[in-house]
Amino acid sequence: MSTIETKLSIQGMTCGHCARAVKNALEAVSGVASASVDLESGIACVTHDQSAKVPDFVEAVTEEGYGAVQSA
Ligand SMILES: [Cu+2]
Repeated sequence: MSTIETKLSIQGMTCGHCARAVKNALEAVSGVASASVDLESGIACVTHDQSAKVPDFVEAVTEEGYGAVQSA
């Protein structure tokens, strides 16, 4: 199964705990292998397979109280 890398721009993070919460939320999405979140840039990088889609990531991040949009 091929691996896809998707970048998201995250809104609302203010500290390391926020970044951790977003990382954990993304990694809990079915089909996600790993996620890294950079607090300063607000960019999350998600490594996943075809079964995981951007709306799944947005929903997971939104449920934690942050915003997410796909980033180029
Ligand atoms: Cu925080």
